[in-house]
Amino acid sequence: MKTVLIGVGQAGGKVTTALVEFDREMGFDAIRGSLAVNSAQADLRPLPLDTVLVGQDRVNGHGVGGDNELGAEVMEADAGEVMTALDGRITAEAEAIFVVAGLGGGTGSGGAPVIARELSRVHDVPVYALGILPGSEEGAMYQVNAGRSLKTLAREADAVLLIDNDAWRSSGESMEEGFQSINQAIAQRVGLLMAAGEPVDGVGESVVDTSEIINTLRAGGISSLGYASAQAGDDADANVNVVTSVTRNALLTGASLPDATTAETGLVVLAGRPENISRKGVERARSWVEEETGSMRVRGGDFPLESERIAALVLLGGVERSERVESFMERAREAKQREQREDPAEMFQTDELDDLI
Ligand SMILES: Nc1nc2c(ncn2[C@@H]2O[C@H](COP(=O)(O)OP(=O)(O)O)[C@@H](O)[C@H]2O)c(=O)[nH]1
Ligand SMILES: [Mg+2]
Repeated sequence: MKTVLIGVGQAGGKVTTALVEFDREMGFDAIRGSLAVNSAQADLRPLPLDTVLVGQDRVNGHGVGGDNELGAEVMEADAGEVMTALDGRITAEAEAIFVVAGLGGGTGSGGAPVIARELSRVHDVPVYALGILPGSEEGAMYQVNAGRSLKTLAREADAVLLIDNDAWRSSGESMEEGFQSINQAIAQRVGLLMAAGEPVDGVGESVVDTSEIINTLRAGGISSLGYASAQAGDDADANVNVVTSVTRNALLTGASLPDATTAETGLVVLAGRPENISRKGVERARSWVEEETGSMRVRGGDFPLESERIAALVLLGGVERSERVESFMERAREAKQREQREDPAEMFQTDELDDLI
């Protein structure tokens, strides 16, 4: 899937960088353009990407703190400049656009929905968001910001691929170390998904293509991505169980949104040497995912890749009815109520989180 990435805010810029670097190292060439946008100059400076600084007249390059309303306002005011910078980057070859942002902060949280809306207005290709949920140990403000941002993003983008910062972290890491390794995991997993739709040599009919990714994401709302891998056996027959067990692990333990197992659509991609991938295994894995998610629309296919291992990617569309999203929204709603109790002036405002999604 030929993709253009727009990273908004600090997490957006860092994750976009990690994706671009992974795509280049692997030689996939699925990512055809990128741009980082921020209101904080210091967060743009270290990025090896082209950048646009927004909101200079309001915040003078110092960022919006955690104020996502201000983040939305400065993005709104400078949207024209961002769109101009994107001209020529989003060429006719682009098949999808991803707006990438951490949803708990200010610039990405408020700005990503604005950019998604502007892009949808001008481009015919789908505009997706890659949204990052704050970890559960992040403060109440982050949860509230993310709740509001997610609601708006789900409306403005064609689908939101959601990654919980608690999902792909290794235990015992500090937050900063944690971000580094999570960004690597995101780059590898989302990067493989993007590359999976790209044409490969000696294409067989079971190879996944871009339209299958787009059709899966057509469910709209919220999507999740699961990943797992294992050592492959010597031939396809030996790998029936490898294929089914990596698929099971991808969904049950390797998901970007843990416990999101009720879905409208699904796509199971098995990556590895074509001669290692068992057709029988793929068919079993696919029907297992249908059973597990309650979806009758689960597609399956291969991604030929030179590797000793077999990896499964499980993309689910329409997971917003999952317990995970509901519990996140509950957490955001509680945090919002706590905040209101602490600030009497806010008590009489309507609770914007009530009708989420
Ligand atoms: N995965 C990941 N999440 C991050 C990273 N940096 C920040 N975050 C998350 O993104 C949220 C927003 O932070 P940040 O991107 O700094 O805010 P912004 O610059 O105002 O958009 C935080 O609440 C974290 O959950 C990062 O490098 N990787
Ligand atoms: Mg930050």
